[in-house]
Amino acid sequence: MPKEEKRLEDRTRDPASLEILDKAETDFINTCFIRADTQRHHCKFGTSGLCCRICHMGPCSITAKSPLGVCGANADTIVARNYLREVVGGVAAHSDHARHLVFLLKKVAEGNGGGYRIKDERALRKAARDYNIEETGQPKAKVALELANLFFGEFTSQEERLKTLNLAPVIQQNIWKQNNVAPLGIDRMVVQAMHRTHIGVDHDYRNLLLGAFRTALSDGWGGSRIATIVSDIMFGTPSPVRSTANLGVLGKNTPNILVHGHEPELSEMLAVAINDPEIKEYVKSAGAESVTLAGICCTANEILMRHGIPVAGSFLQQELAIITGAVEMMIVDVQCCMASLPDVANSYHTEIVSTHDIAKTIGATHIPFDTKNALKSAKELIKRAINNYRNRDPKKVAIPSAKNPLIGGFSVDAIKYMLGGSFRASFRPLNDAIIADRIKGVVGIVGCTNPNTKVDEYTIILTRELIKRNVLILKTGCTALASAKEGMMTPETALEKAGKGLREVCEAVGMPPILHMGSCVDNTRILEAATEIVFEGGLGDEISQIPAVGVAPEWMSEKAVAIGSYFVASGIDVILGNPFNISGSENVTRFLNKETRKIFGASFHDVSDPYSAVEKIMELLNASRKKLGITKKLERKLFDMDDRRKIHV
Ligand code: SF4
Ligand code: MSK
Repeated sequence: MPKEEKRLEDRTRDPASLEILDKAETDFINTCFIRADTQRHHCKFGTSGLCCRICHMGPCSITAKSPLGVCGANADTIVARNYLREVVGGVAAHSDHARHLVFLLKKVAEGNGGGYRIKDERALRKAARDYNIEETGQPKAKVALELANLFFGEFTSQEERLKTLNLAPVIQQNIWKQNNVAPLGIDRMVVQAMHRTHIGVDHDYRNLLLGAFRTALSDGWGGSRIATIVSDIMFGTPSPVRSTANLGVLGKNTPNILVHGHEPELSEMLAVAINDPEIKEYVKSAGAESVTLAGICCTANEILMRHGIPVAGSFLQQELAIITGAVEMMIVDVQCCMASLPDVANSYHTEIVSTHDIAKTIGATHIPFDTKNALKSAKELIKRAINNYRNRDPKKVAIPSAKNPLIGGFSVDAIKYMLGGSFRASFRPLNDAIIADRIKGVVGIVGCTNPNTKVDEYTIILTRELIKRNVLILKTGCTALASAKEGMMTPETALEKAGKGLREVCEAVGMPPILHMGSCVDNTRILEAATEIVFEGGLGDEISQIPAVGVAPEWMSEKAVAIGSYFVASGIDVILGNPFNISGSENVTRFLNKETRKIFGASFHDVSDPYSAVEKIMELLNASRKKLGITKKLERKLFDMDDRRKIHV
C-alpha cells in the first residue's frame, strides 16, 4: 500500500462498498478512491480560487508578491469570476436536462411522441393553471403544447423575467427585483455570465457574485423547476413506493442492467420494457428467469421515485458496481458518469453504452437513444445486455449481500396528501407541528458523495442526530441514497431513532421522518415545500423566516454550487461540509458567508464536522423560531379526520 493511501475503512462507511473495494485491490482495478489519493495534494491556487485561466496573457496565479494578474485583475475579481463560472456549469447542466424534457413534452403534444404519453394529466393541468394557461375544457394535447411553448420561452426570453419566479412567495420575488437578481431567460443568463467573466468585463466582485445568484435562480426557479414539472407530467408525480438499495440488489442468476446519469426519458422506457412479454421470453432463452434493472446516481432516484426500481448505488459506487463482475450492461447518459467506466469494464464483461450525443467516452459503445422509437430502442438495449449474460465469468463475480429496504416517492403532492388526507391535502399539520415545537424545523440534506472524505459518514451522522432533535429531513440526490443504504428510509427504523415530537407527528400521519424527494434536479421540490409552508401560514411571509436550513455535506459537482446558491438566494441558509474554492478572497468569503444575509436573509456556512453542523443547524432553526415567537411547546394535538376536514384548501 503506497504511503499516501487511506485505510480501507476510512474510505466509506458502506459495507457493500468496502467489500468491493477489497475486491478491486485483488483484481488490480484503479478506482476513483485510489485516484483521489494520488490527486490529494490539490493545487492551492485552485482550492483558494486564485488561479485564472481566462485569457492567454496568463494563466495567472495570485500571491502576496504578485497580487495582480497581467490584466490587473485582483484576488477578489478572480475568485468571484471562478465562482460564477462554476455556477454557470451547474445551471447549464440542469437546464439542458430540462430543455430535453420540454422537447419531449412538445413532441408528445404534437402527436410525435413515439411511445411516450402524458402520464399525469392532473399535473399537466395544475402546471397550466400555475402559469395562467387556460386549461378548463381544453384537450390535454393543446394544453401541453401551450405549456411546452411557454417553457421554451423561459429559456429564450430576452427582456422578460422568468415566469417560473411567480411560483415563489411574493416577498422573495420582490427581493429579487429590488436587487436586480431576478433572472431573464435561462440561456440569456448563462451567456451573460460567460460574457461578464471574459477578460476585461466585470471586475467588481459584488456585481459578479450577484450575477452568480441571478444565474443560479434561473436554475432553481427556472431550469430545474421546469425539469421536475415536466418529468411529473410525462412520467407521473411520485407517490410513496417501496424499494431496496445497495449493491446487494444485483441478481446472482439474472442479467443485470444498470442505468446511470440523470435524464429520465430512457430509464423510464427501460422500466416499461423490462416487463414486456417479448423481453420475458427472450431472457428465458438465455437461461435466466428474469432481468434485473437497477439504477446508479440520480437516474436511480428518478426510476425509484416513480417505479420502485431498486438502487444499486450512489455516485461513488458506479465503478464498484462493475467490479462485482455481475453487470451485463451499464447504460449512461449525462452528468456524473465517470470517464473511467470503460477502463474498469475492460477487466470484466460489462458493456458500457453511452446514449447521448453530447456525452461520449472512448471505449464505450455509443448507441444514441431514439425517442421516436423509444420502446423498440429500450428493448434492443435490454436484449443486447441479455446476450452478454453468457460472457459473465462466475470466477469474477462477488455480489455483496448488503441491501436495505426503503420508501421513496415523496413529491410535495405526496407529502400534502400524507399530512392532510386525500381530500384535504395540506401542509397545515406540519406547520402546526412546527408552531407547537414538536418539530423544530425542516432541513434539506442534498448533494453528492466525495472520495476526499469518508463516504456517507457526514450525511448519516448529521441525519441521525437531527431526527433525534425533532428535525424533519427532506433528501435528494446521492445523500438520499446514503440514508437508503443505511436502512434509515423505512418508517419503522427511522421512527425508532426520531425524537418524541417528530415521532408522534410521523406516526399520526404515517410518514417517515426522512423523506426522499428525488434526484438533484428535484431540489426544487424542497423549495416548493418551503413555499407551501409559507403559503399555509403561521411561519412567516417569506422563505427566509421559516425554520429551514439546507446542507450539502459531501458535495462535489458544479451543480451543487448552483443549488447552494439558489437556496441562499431563496432565503435558506446552506451548510457546506466542504468549502467552495473561495478562500483566496476575504471579500468574496465575507460576501457569501455573511453579507448575503442582509440581501436574501440567508448565507453559506462552512462546517466540516457533522456534530458541529448539528449545533449550527439547531442554532439557525432556534433563531428563526425565536423571531417567529414560537419557542413554547404546545399541548400535543393529533390531527384526526375531523381536523383534516376543517383544513381550508
Ligand atoms: Fe491573467 Fe487577467 Fe488573463 Fe486572468 S484574465 S489569465 S488574470 S491576464
Ligand atoms: S448524481 S450531482 S453526484 S447528487 Fe445527481 Fe449524485 Fe451529485 Fe451527481
